[in-house]
Amino acid sequence: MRLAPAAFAAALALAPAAHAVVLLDEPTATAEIGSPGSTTRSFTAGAGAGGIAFTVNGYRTLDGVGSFTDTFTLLLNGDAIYSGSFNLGGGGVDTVFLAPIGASQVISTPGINLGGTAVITVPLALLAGSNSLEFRYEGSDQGLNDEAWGLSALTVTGNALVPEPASWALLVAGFGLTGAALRRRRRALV
Ligand SMILES: [Ca+2]
Ligand SMILES: [Ca+2]
Repeated sequence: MRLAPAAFAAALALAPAAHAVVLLDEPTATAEIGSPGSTTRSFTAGAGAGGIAFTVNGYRTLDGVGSFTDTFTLLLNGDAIYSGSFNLGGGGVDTVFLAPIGASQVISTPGINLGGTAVITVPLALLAGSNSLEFRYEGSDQGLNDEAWGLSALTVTGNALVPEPASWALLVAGFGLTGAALRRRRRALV
């Protein structure tokens, strides 16, 4: 198929360029979740590097490594990619068990029985199409009255899912037809 130069340029301009977009954005806090407990988010992405930033809100006496260890784990498409235990108003020490290069966490604990926050960022290797992130807490089952957790300020960035090659072929064919129609009209006007 021959493409008119203008149509070809237009098709090139529309060709997929890999750049980070916001795939998930949840600024508001979730309801309190017990430990053990989990919550999952599903979203579509383009293949490649992305990242997640979120805040774990610990309520009352969520515990770090110690007598009542509570362990937080983040799973991407079923695989654990980050885990740690943080003193969010309970006791024990802050410890990261598993983290990829480039992950970070800032733990803030105002005092015993006052909860706390863990602001966490983790790089992601996303799949083309559907992806899932599971946030999980496990540990001493002390009940919602003693301790709970939740999420806020959750943002996932990565590549946008681009159309399949077949879709692009259709689009480019469409440009070709448009170009042919324009040429026919031009000839008719002469
Ligand atoms: Ca506790
Ligand atoms: Ca605990």
